[in-house]
Amino acid sequence: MEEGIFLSPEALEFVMGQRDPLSFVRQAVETMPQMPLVITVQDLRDVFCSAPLSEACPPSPPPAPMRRGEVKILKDITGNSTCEGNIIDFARYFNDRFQTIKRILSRRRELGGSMPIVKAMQLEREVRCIGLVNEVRTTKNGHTMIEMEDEEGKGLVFINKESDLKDAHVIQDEVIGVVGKIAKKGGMIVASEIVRPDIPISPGMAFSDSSSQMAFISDIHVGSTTFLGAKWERMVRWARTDAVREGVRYVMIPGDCVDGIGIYPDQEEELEIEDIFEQYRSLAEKLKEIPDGIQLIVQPGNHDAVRLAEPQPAFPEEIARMFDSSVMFVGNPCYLEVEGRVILSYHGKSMDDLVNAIQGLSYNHPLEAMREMLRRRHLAPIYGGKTQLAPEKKDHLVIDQVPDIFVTGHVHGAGVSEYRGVRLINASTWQDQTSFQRMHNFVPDPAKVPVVHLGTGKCIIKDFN
Ligand code: D5M
Ligand code: FE
Ligand code: ZN
Repeated sequence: MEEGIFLSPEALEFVMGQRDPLSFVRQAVETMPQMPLVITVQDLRDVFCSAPLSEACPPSPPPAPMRRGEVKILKDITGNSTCEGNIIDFARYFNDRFQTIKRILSRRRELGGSMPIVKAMQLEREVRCIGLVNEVRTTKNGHTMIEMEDEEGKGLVFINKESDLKDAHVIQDEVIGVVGKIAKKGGMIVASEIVRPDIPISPGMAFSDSSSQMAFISDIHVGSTTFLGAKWERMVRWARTDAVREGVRYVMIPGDCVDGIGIYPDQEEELEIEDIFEQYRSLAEKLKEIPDGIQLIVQPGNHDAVRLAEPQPAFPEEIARMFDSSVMFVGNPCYLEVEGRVILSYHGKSMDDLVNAIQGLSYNHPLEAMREMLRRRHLAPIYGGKTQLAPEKKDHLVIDQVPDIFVTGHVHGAGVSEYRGVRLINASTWQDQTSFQRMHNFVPDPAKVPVVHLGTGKCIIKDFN
């Protein structure tokens, strides 16, 4: 109160439960991006839970000191795949998605006192519910009707076409919160608010003493006649000279390392190397030219020789052994920690579905699609579209930890941006326009390398055109 800041009753209780309440709250206030008038429990959680899943915000253990140059895998499906793909697996998979995102949503103050959908349907006052979206349809009068489901049952949510919510862009299989009133006629919730889990507002990476940089080289598509060899060579020259001097110590490759075989119609007409193993052998040779001081991290995409269903495991041993032993192979998606920074790398296949489902999104704005993933706390919400999902025990595509850096490839675009303190990177391609892409009017933005400084978070794009 001396500082002109108030605590909500719940926040006060939370603070008083700490060992040293005063220094706890002082530390919290210092970390907040904006000085609030009233501090809520949510504000405290946003500040102290970098991993927003931890229910009661237990103090995190002191991080183990990391060696310079060490890449730690925080989360990866490789070696942990258990599903067979039967109906029980699918039920469990979607249940895990629902429960995990529900936990994040439950902390939103807009959803305090949320209740099961079937129970809400019997009340007359304003209600709050959390559900997984089964279906979104437009009524004959142009309104939106959503069917959503929780553990206990289903219900309908109505969005009037005149309301501000008409641009909420609710999509199939995402988990949302709804605030609304029950319409007596029709037995549905008339929504006044759609609440997304989203990520907390944050000022972004605090400076660290790291002087290392990380470069992102995606969608190389080795084996394709459209592989941009000359531009690649130019990049390799940079990697062997200036990059080392500038402190580039890591190169991440977020998928579509080779062009693969049988991926799109008539692909064989554009294949220079028709044998998948030869494609990887050629890639391995190319990567040998990257100097030893740079740690390579290789992830699969939808053109690579692992299962197409996500999460995808890292390359099998028969492929991995073609490469230098220092190359690191990870799954897709994957959470990594490098010199204290948490990196979420995802090839980005789901963008094919998101650009179809969300009005206003397009292949030209992949960074916007990445923001939509963060808002929904899910990398590939839509099931049954172009992105195959494997029903693992846990939903590995839930964004349960807020990364410092979020990188994708796949759309053969190049860009860097930021969303609520998270550095967003889309990592270009080394493939020229294919005839298939020409048919779809898709224009790539090749031969660019985003480079992020792990100490300052600053990011630039090197252009090798
Ligand atoms: O995908 C590279 C890009 O090619 C992808 O992000 C958009 C474009 N593409 C691929 N398939 C289609 C369809 N069916 N319509 C429009 N654009 C498409 P890659 O994974 O490298 O093949
Ligand atoms: Fe690609
Ligand atoms: Zn791809």
